[in-house]
Amino acid sequence: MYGGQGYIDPNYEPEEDFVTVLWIKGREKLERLAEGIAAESSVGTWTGVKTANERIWELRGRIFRLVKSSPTSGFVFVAYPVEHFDHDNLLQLMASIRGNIFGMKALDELYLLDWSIPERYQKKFEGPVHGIEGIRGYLGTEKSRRPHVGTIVKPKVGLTPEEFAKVAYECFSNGLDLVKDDENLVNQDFCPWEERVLKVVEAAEKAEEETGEKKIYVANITDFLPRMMERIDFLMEHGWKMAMVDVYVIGVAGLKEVLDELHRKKFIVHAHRAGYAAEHRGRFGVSFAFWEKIYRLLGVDQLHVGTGVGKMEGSPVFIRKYAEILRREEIEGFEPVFLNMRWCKKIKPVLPVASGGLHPGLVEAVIAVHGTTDLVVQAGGGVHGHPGGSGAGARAMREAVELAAAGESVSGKRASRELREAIEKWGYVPASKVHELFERFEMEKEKWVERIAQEGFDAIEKINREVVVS
Ligand code: CAP
Ligand code: MG
Repeated sequence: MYGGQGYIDPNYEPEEDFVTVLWIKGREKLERLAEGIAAESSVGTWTGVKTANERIWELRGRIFRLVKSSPTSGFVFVAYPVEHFDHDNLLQLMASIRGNIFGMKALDELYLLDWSIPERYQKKFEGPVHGIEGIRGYLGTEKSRRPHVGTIVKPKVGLTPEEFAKVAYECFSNGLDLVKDDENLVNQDFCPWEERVLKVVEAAEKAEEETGEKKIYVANITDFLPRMMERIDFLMEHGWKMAMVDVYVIGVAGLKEVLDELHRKKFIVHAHRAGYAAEHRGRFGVSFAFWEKIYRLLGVDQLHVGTGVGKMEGSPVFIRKYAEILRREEIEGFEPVFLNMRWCKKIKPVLPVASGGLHPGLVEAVIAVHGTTDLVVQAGGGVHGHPGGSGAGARAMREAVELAAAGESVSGKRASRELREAIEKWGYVPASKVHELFERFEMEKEKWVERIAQEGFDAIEKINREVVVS
């Protein structure tokens, strides 16, 4: 009981409900902590109020499943009726399910692992304009289905527009499909945004003519709203309908506005997730799974999801799930970490971007992590750190992607000098290592489910640390 009401109903079967799954640990019985969360995130407060009635009570969050790890900790599944929420207003929804509950003092740990969104609510959104097939159509890879290959010009910041465009041209003309600004490069004095855009677009168009391949340059337009709008107009005026946004730092309200404009103008939208980990790591937080569903609903075309083998956090088994959330129509859960969910047809699949610490020697492994070639493989340091420079690095990356997509080893006899030099410098992880990891995990899955139930969040963190390619 909480505030005079009971919120636990094990017989409740969610239908057209939002469902959230949370890890909770605190200083009271789990049932009471969970009820506090269901109340605070829906209709209730700490005490009964005279203004409540039966009609309002119907809008409550219902705890329909509890997985206890100890008397004061466990996983809690909460269902919220769709009527609880304001049609297509994600901000209102977040103030409920991602709101006050994180500040409740009885809690020592609270982590929102995942949520599922009912189709009725999804239908209020547009989703991506292009998505996977649209971008493949643009680059002409619908038939080959090879991964797209990209780079982030490095150093992250400091190059002048001329220097930046020279590097971009070298990469485009040596086989890369995509060049992007880094997440923290927008319009600094050493590299004014408009000047950079003009020079890089020119470089991309030159490389398109020379190679006969289409090229994508995504300029980072992240800023306050009026300046983002100006940048969209500028890109339009120069016939360049693609852009990058730092989705997490822009925030949901700004993102909705900027995406609406980008959709109206049919831009390809590359989404960088810088900052997501500020709330995704640790014991008070929100999983990236929560955010990527928002980004797919709002309609980005491609989104960073991690690599499982590079420099950023995340076990390959979790990274594959994050990617499937973007790519699939039907998501198969792994409760209590991931929920089942079905996307409505209207919300197109998003192309996952694997980036962060990659180089040619990791290409086979990263494709194996994803289990499909529907992805963008990106390397910054792994291109510009090549002993032969950016052009050689770009050739090595493209070659590695072609070989791996065809199921061949990137370190085999057919490897060129550039590819061999990259592997000598950074090493090589064969796809077989990743396949073995997934086979082992499949075999031990039931054990992991039991461990998660018994040890709680510790076991999830263990998967992230231990189910990795070593
Ligand atoms: C990669 C990158 C990307 C990360 C972000 C960087 O550069 O440009 O921002 O991929 O991580 O700045 O680290 P390197 P994620 O290839 O040189 O590592 O994709 O996981 O969000
Ligand atoms: Mg970056």
